[in-house]
Amino acid sequence: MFKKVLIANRGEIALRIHRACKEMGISTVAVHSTADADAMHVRLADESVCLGPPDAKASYLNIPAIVSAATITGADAVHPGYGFLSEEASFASILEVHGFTFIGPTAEHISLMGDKVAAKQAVEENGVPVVPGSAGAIESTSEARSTAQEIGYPVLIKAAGGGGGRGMQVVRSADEVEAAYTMARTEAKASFQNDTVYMEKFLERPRHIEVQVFADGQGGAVHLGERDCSLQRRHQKVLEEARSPALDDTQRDKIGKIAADAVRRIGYVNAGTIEFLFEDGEFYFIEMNTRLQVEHPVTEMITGIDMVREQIRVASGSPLSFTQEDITFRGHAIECRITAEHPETFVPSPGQVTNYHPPGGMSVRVDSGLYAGYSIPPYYDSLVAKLIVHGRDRSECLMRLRRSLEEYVIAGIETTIPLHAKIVENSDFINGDYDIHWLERFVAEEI
Ligand code: MV4
Repeated sequence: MFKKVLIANRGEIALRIHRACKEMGISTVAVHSTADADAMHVRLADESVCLGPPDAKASYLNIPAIVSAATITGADAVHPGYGFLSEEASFASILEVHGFTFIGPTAEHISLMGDKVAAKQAVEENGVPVVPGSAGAIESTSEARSTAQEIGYPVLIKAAGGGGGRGMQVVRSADEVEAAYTMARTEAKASFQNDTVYMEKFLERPRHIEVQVFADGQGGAVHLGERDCSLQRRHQKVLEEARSPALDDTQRDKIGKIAADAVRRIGYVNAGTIEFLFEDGEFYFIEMNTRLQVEHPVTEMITGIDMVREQIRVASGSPLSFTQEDITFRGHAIECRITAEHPETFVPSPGQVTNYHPPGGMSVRVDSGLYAGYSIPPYYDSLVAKLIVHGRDRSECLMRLRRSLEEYVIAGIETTIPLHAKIVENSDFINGDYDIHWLERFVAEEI
């Protein structure tokens, strides 16, 4: 097992990784920008190294500085968290070249899944249902027109280097194809330095349901159930829950088995998430994420599995500590992402937290680096806390979530706590009756 792990991230996820390490008897190295010298993960870590100025390119994305920090502190392994370098294949391979273990999948699997066209083909060949669409990249306007005709309108043009929603173009009729195709390629080139695009049937009102998978590269591959992540605004998830209120146990078992079998067959290692759109009772693969996700705690709450601990164990060469039969799903969990933003306008609200009182009690978890007196820097993602609540069933979970949101005090800045308090009182949400467009309409107060 590793003796020392360098945590190449910041905020609540750096703290989450630190906690798993300490519980395993592993020392931790925090890295940080000059803007994060007072951050909780830096205070708690056994050692810390300043990487550079606030700009992420000079600090949390600065590979030479991070490799140097790992070298001078004598770390054995690096955990990338989510975002930043977590899905940068070159980071994984450079670390290995320098003798450090990257706590995550191989550089090859990161690259494969980073290419959305190759990823779709790889999972389809291994039994995963995909959105009907082009066989691969679309190379010309005429190919775009003929493919759209075959698929049937509406269609969606997506960037192979994309993900996260940037550069997508909906095409509703033949006379829109040419402009949309040109636009998609131009945007893809500008955003991802790769103008490869592909085409799919556009699903109008799907849910976003993702399956958590875990594999050890030694034949062990399991799923940890699904999460419903349909509540998003501008491609940012706002609230996630497990299980999905839209599925029955037969549907869950079926998609879970498909996902676990696929990762076993492609030789995947470590934690991963297979994202699906779910419409009219059918699952359609869209993307695979090769990292620990922000919303992993809802899965931890319903399975009792410490996913970061398992990531570290698997990266050190151990087989998975459980089989599919060992995993049992208990109750319901919901995560609210609390950001330092105005709850109606979403204008960022960095600054000093003057008073801080997180909720507690039965089955309430808060993952956050906040403390009274802390100043939230303006340079990074606005996520400042995750409130995760468990209940024996969804209705108990919702009651507990309401009282937890009422208890939560974060003074001095604006947060999205009031938005969450409104969502959990809404009858559509209470009934589990929502799709990927629901939250945008709710925020626009059309509901
Ligand atoms: C889609 C889709 C409808 N049909 N693909 C958006 C982000 C990217 N990861 C995939 N996305 C979508 N792909 C087809 N064929 C609708 C979306 C989409 C979406 C997906 C998940 C959650 C929120 C979303 C909001 C808008 C569009």
